[in-house]
Amino acid sequence: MSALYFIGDIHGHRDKLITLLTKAHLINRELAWCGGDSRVWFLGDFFDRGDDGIGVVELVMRLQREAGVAGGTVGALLGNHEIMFLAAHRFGNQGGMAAAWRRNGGQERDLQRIKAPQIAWLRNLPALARVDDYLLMHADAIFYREYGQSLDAINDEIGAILRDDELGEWGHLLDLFSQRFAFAETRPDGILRASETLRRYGGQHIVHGHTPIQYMSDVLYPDKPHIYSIKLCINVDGGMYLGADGFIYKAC
Ligand SMILES: [Mn+2]
Repeated sequence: MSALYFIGDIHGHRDKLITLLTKAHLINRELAWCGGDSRVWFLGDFFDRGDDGIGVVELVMRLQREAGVAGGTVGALLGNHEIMFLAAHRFGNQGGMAAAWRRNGGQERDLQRIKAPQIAWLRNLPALARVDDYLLMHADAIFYREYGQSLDAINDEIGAILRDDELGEWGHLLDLFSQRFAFAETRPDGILRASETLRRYGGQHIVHGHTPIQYMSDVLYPDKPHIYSIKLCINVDGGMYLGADGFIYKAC
């Protein structure tokens, strides 16, 4: 089986991402894909807080094409910051969307630079994915089940909301997406929720971002994932926007 890598929330930190991909020998000096048949999955939240969300999206989109040609894979999940950004782009401040996005670190320059192909790409990102024994989800939350019984149904339903203009549906989705800590071992039902989620959608481990490891442990500058709840859960959000350099988790 080819190598499998996970990368958590980038939040506009393109330079840090380039350093990580270079060190992992996934890109070369020209920033071109050199990972061969490796599989790299981004867990979402490309935007906001850092100043180059568009640069991050451009890089990931290009690497996705280049990896595809080389027999590799670059996959990406939808994070709540992608939805906030798309909402600000689509609705402006209708429903307070643009204000909410700015409050959460939205960068004016990203909104000015975004292009139609990037919008289309963002809108079509899956909310959930299964890769080998891993269930990939941006948020450590259980609201996904409100949108369907299976991975495909959930991805279809959330995708349909993002292709539609129902402001209320967008707002509801964003409200739900602010949940976190659903699987934390500090809560009585954390492990049960994690195992239920895996039973429902398949996989042996949940891989997620969304909640910086710093919020779950005493580690200030994580250089590896936070594995918790009897190893059912793998948090790969290194908290790049909190001053950490981030990391790439090589799962196999
Ligand atoms: Mn998030």
